[in-house]
Amino acid sequence: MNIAIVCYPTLGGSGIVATELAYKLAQKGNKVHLVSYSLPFRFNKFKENIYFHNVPITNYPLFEFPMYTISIAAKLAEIVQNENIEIIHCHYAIPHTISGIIAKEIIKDYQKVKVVTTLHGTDVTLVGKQENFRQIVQFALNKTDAITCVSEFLYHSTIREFSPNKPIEVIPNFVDTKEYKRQKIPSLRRRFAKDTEKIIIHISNFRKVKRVPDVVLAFELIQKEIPSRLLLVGDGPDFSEVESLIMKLNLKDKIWCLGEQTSVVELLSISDIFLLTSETEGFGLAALEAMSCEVPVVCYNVGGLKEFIHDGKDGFLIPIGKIDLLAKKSIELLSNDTLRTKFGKKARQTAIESYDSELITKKYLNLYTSLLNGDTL
Ligand code: GMT
Repeated sequence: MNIAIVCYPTLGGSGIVATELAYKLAQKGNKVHLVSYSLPFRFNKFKENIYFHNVPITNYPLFEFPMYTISIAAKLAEIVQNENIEIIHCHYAIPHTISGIIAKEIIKDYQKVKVVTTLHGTDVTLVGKQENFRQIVQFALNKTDAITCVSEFLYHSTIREFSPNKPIEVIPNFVDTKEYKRQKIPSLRRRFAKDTEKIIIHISNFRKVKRVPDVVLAFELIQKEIPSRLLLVGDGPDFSEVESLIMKLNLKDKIWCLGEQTSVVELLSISDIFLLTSETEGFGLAALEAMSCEVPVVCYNVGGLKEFIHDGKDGFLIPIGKIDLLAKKSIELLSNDTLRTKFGKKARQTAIESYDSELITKKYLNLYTSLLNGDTL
């Protein structure tokens, strides 16, 4: 199959899902054309059958704003014709599906192509709900050939908010459990913590929705009971606020701010628990990657997280905003090696059994095939 995948290249789960899907589809012999305005940040290894297409964002002095949506549409129309693309898979309804629909319309007299839209989160839960975006998201969903959502939670939010005119398939996010596997790296662990200390990790793009200050506040309580260090991985708009809080709480010596990292397996491998404090998550891919590395997750009970984190079995789900409880449950795990290991093993089992990339890639391939065969979804 010849497939074009459009995604945001920036730090975030949707770009990761799109890139990892591209790798898996290419490995299975499909020709995959990844389309974005710069290299997606996990697109960092050479693999056969994947081609990257950079979308030039024109900045002509007459126009105050870059014309991102139509630049992508133009690039897609070109690739679909030159590479005989059968499927355009858009990650994010806005603007990518709009671009896909425009491209399809441009070439409709010479070539047929199907547009698949995968909804990830903010396009539905936050951005899509703003009144000025509602109609355009609705239009995108009604015009695309197929819609997938990364969780049941997002499925229900999408139906509630937009009532699309076609069925939605839930295809959850995935992890390559062969790559995301706990490694023994004592030398790396010692770079960040003493042998007597535990390591807590948080990975995100430091947006408001992630509530990273809650991680720092919970850590403040945890480190009073358990000698520990916190690894903060990622960067984003709230980073300065988080840094100020760290200084104010006098925690600078106990927290490592590591910035954006393309490979997190090593860091997850030396970590004891993963703290996630988002107020919503379409899915919560970073948590699944942690689980695959046997790191139990302690997080707020929001969005799609409860679909793969089993409270009291492979992680803990805490009512939103309850920082005391977040700390208490973290301490429970950090103070009991047997319990933490049990949770970690169970977490990996969950990842392998239900969310491995092999399993989920097949679902996308089945969807593409049904669309091309004209089956009713
Ligand atoms: O929509 C966003 O907030 C950004 C987006 C991204 O690009 O990372 O995150 C969403 O997509 C991820 C991949 O499917 C999900 O794992 C995240 O839960 C989801 N984020 C939110 O819903 C806040």
